Amino acid sequence: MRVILHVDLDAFFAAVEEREHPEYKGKPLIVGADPKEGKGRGVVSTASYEARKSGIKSGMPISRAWKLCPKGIYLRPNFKLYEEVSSRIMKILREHTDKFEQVGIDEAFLDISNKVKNFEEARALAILIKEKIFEAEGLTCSVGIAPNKLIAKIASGYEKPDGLTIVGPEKIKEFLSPLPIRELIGVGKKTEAKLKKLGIKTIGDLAKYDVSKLIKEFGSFGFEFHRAAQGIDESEVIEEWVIKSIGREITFEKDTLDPEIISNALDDLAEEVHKELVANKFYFKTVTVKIRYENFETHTHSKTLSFITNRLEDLAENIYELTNPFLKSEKKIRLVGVRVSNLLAGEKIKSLKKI
Ligand code: TTP
Ligand code: MG
Repeated sequence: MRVILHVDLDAFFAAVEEREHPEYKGKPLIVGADPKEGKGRGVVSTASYEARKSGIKSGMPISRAWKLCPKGIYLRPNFKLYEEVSSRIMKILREHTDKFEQVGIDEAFLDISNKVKNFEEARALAILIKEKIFEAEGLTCSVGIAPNKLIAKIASGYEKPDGLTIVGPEKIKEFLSPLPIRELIGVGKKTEAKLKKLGIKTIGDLAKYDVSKLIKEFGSFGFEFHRAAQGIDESEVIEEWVIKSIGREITFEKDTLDPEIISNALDDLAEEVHKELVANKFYFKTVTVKIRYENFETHTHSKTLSFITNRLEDLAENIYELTNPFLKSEKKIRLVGVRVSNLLAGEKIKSLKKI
C-alpha cells in the first residue's frame, strides 16, 4: 500500500509578503495587479486569509477586490522572491523522500511508502516537515496524507490553513462522499453544471451513479470521473518534475488597437519568457500566442518549429507571425499572452549531442 503526502503552502505569495513586512500581519493583504482605486485591470494572484473573509479570491478581477475591500493592502507580486523561497522549501521536502514531484510553485507530492510503516508514522513525518518549513522560512503549510495523489491533494485543502488531514484506506469513502464534485481534479465549472443537471452534487452521488450513463454523457472522462469518485487513482509520483510550458500575459491599461503599444507588449513578453527559459536551461519547439479582444472573445494560435531553439530572435519572430492576423480585426485588444511549450532541458540536449 502506498503512502502519499501532498504539501501546499498557505496563501503563499501573501504569506511571504507578511513575513517580509510584519506590519501587515493580520491585515487584509492582496497580491496582484495594481487596483488603481478600483479602476485597475488584471487579477488577484492571491489574498491573505484575512482578505478572503471579504470574499476575495485568486483570479478575481482586481477592481472587484477593491470594491469588496478598499481598505486592504494591495501589493504587486515579487515573483523572484517567491521562487527563491519556493526552491528552498522544495529542497527541505526533497530531503524526506526519494520520490518527489513538484506540481506548482507552492505544492508537491512525496511518496513516503518506503519511509514509513503506517499512517501514524506518516503523521509524525508530516509534523516534522511542517516544523522544519516553519523554522526555516516562517511559513505554514497544509498537508494531506492518503493512499494516492488524488485523495492526498483533496486532503491538504481540507483543513487549510496550517492543516494536517489523514485519510487512511478505510476512511476514503467516508471522506470523499459528502464533498462537492468540484473538489475532484478535472471537474471544472462546465462539468459541474452538467453533473448537477443529472442530480449529481457530491462525490458520493457520482460514485453511486451508473457508469455507463456517465460514459454516454462525457465519453471516456465519464469513466475517469466515476473511478476518481470511488477514490481510485494509480498515478505515480513522478520524480523529476518537468516544466511543461512557460508563459506570461499582459492586460493593457486600456483596450487598444495601437500597433506600437501592442508590439511593445509583445517584445516585453518575449523577453520575459526568454529570460525564464534561459534561467531554467530550456529549449523550446512550440510558440503560442493568446489574444483577448475587448468583448472577451479569446483566441490562441500555435506554431511548432522544425527545430529546437532558445534564441530570443526565434521567439520574437514567431510571436509576430502568429499575432499579425489578429491585429487586422476592428476590435480592440484587451490582453496579449505568449507561451512556449514542447520544452527540452539543456542538459539533455548536451547528452544527445555526445551520442
Ligand atoms: P494556491 O496554492 O492555489 O493558493 P495560496 O497558496 O495563495 O492559498 P492556499 O492557502 O489556498 O493554498 O497558489 C499558490 C500561489 O500561486 C499563490 O499564492 C499565488 C499564485 N496563484 C496565482 O498567481 N494565480 C492564481 O489564480 C492562483 C490560484 C495562484
Ligand atoms: Mg497554496
